[in-house]
Amino acid sequence: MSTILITGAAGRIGTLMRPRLARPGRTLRLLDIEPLQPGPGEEAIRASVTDLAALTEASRGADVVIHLGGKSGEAPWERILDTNIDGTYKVFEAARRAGVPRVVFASSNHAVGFHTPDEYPLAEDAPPLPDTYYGVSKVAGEALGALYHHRYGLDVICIRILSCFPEPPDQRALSTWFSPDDCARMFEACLAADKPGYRVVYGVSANTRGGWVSLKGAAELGYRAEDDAETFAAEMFAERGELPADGPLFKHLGGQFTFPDLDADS
Ligand code: 15L
Repeated sequence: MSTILITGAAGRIGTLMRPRLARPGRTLRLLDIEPLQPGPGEEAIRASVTDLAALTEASRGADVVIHLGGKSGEAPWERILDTNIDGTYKVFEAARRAGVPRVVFASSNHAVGFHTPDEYPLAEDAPPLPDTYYGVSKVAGEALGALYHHRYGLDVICIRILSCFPEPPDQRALSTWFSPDDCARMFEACLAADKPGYRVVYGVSANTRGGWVSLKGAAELGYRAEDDAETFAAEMFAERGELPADGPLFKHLGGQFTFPDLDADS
């Protein structure tokens, strides 16, 4: 896999992945609406995931697309529809038109955010239970991936990412943290897998307080988690105190995304 097109490359996960996915002989083709300064082994394209012509051009000659672009949290419906749902359709369609054989789609735990702890570890084939319009867009993206695999033969891997941040941002993330290094290991597994077909896997680290989602599918792809959010727990509790394990944040996989007063106007 020598040329990798990364959409949303200027975003949080894109920025974390750039140095981690860099390899001699590999080109990272970075696409974003924000300006990007390409480093060695990188190319930058300023374009939106809502621009099919630009996406198709950017996809030419790529071996794989890693689709990170779009809103990474809740937003008004029109914005989700345009950037996340139509944008993801355009990413798959551009890949098909340009002959890119594989797409790795950054899905989210919020596609299944209303599942509850009695179902843990949540299976890869758990029914969709989105917790937000954002979660609906991830369900739609997974469905588009299935369509483009079954109809056109693209290999499509959807990673339901839990919480990918440099450090766990809150107590829920002690269970859901997906360290940047583990996230890069997951992408490498997606790039290396031989004929993966269509798959949905969860992306999470080996957290002591984890076990919320199945890692069976990820392991079948060749992913092995190495990091554990527990290393941050003592300091987090010392600074902020500890929330009760039966509190609202822990009632559903999606945590705060399931709260009825979640602000969609961000
Ligand atoms: C996501 O899908 C979001 O992109 C991210 O900002 C976090 O909220 C994460 O899920 C999470 O569930 O922690």
